[in-house]
Amino acid sequence: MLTIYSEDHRLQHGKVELTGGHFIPVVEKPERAETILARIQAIGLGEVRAPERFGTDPIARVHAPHFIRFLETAWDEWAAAHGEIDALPTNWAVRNMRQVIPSSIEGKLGYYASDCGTPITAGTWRAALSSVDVALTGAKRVAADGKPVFSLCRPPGHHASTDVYCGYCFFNNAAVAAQWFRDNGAARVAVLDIDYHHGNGTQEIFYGRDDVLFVSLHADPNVEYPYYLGYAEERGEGAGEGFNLNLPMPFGTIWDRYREALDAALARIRDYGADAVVLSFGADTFQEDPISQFKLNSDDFTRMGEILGRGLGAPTLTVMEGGYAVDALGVNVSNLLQALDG
Ligand code: SP5
Ligand code: ZN
Repeated sequence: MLTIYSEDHRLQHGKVELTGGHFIPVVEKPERAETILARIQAIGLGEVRAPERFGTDPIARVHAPHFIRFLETAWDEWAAAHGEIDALPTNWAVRNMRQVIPSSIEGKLGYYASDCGTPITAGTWRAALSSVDVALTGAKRVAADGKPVFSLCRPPGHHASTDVYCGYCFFNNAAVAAQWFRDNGAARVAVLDIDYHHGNGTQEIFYGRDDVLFVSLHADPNVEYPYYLGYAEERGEGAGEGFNLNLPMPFGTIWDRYREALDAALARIRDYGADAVVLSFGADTFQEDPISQFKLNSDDFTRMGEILGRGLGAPTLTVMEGGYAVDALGVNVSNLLQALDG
């Protein structure tokens, strides 16, 4: 399988995130992508290619222009006020306040972010742009010959919505790629999100639309991040009614339970008749993941890949999302990709 990869991901290397009352080293770190790449090369999965540059136009198809401009200038505004230290928000534009965009960078961070775990650094803009380029280069290849492609995106994307960044995500790589498929000949696109966390950003972007189906398997948001979206009752709205499928599962989920949800997801996607599929793939469903509570093992990722390879029924772009057990990450990701490739 062809892999798309850019070294520019290293430009996103945040220092700390706020978790459980402590500032801890950011869990989403460059070693994640490095170890996946090393494993792909070690097993000879296939060619590894650098991305083309697409610029911001395809990003503006799913993200608000004012949000894109904010990310472009946020570091400079922050560094001018605070010096060269990661930018994290400390105030939020919650329900009982006005949704205004203040001119102060402090006010902007709280308007555009929804957590205190997604630092904006000197390299965030370039890393986030290159991660989208990695996804779009993969989409272009999939559209050209129908063969599966792996876009080794970093930073991840599925928590980023139209105009909010969070959950280590800035631009929604999978959503930009899905929209690109729509804009380049695919009438119907399905996004299947198998990251441990609900893909709230992707859901929000496509919630009112029937031309992009969103299906997500994830930990129950009643007890897990992102908490405020991802419940089974969210089925889409307006024209998008019935085109959003959430399959939340409890802490401790093992393969047998996960497989049932996967079968239901694949039945929905086949029934939909997608012309292209974007697989938002997080390996944080792994039993040793440091921030997650599912219990899949490394062989389960092979089983998952086999079922997906047989069941998706349309040309598939796999986009990397989360997965934080770095020691096993290369094996888990390559297990899924090898099986997916048949
Ligand atoms: C892309 C992706 O997987 N983003 C995940 C963002 C999760 N951020 C919240 C982390 C909260 C971790 N709390 C678990 C404590 C474990 N001791
Ligand atoms: Zn995740």
